[in-house]
Amino acid sequence: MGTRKGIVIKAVGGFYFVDTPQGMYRSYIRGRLKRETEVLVGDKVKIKVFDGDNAIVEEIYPRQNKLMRPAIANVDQGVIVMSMANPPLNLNLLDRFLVLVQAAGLKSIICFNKIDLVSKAEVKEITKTYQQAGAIVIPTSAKTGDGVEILGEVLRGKVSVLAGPSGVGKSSLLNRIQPGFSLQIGKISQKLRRGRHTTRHVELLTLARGGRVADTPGFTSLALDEIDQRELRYYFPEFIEWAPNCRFPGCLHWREPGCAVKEAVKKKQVDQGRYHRYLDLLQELEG
Ligand SMILES: Nc1nc2c(ncn2[C@@H]2O[C@H](COP(=O)(O)OP(=O)(O)OP(=O)(O)O)[C@@H](O)[C@H]2O)c(=O)[nH]1
Ligand SMILES: [Mg+2]
Ligand SMILES: [Zn+2]
Repeated sequence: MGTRKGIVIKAVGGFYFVDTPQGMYRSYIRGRLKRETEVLVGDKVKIKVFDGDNAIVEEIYPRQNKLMRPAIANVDQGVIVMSMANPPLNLNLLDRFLVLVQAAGLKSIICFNKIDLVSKAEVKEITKTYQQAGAIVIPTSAKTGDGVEILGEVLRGKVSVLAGPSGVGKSSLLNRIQPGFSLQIGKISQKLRRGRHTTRHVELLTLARGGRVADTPGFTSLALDEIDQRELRYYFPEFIEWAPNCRFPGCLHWREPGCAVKEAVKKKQVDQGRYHRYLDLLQELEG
């Protein structure tokens, strides 16, 4: 039987669901490929059909990029979804996501969801901070629909991944953009003040308006293992404007004298919270 080229849209129970122009095939991987590689959602593959809609993965084409958490390959942009409340906004986690998305070479977009639960002033302030940090910021409410159309347009024609903690409303936003997705939505545990890990698998969905978007399971912690301590500062784009004026060319903006970034923080030209979270991550990478 014939071979097909397609894209892995979901991996469940040892099977890879591959979307091809000829239809969807449930594929598996064996032999050398199985021992030597890991197939990720988003991978472009060649499959060999052996019966009806079952197939074997024969080849994985080279990846443009990959993200490890959530695990996905070949995406154009990372949309980090955070809720303004319920579960509470976690800026430490947001900054970690931002580092990893930038380190993977993806365009970073932040979606602050559940704006219906907080004041307009709060939304305005956080938006400004992260715009200064070089991100595209989209405030939304999957409940009222505010900002959802803007998010939908940002996704158009691109391959995007939605990432963020459990319960922030990733699946709710996607259902609002395209009700046909019918993704399962979970309640927030009021006792633990977090989501219940409703989405279980990374899945690439096809957008009616063009492009694909991955819904992913939420998680609550994120290690920066792959990041080099000396490279961290480049993922805080708001430092770049000041860094040329630091006394030492390799300044980490930490304990060095004559640091122009520290000076800018003092003068409130750089957000203090962002700078302190940078220092926390820097020290974590030291160990
Ligand atoms: N008030 C309010 N509630 C929202 C909003 N968006 C989502 N929710 C609620 O938040 C809860 C969690 O939503 P989900 O869409 O399941 O969250 P998720 O990010 O997909 O969570 P996981 O799949 O567990 O990672 C549900 O009870 C939603 O109804 C919003 O904009 N405002
Ligand atoms: Mg979900
Ligand atoms: Zn410096």
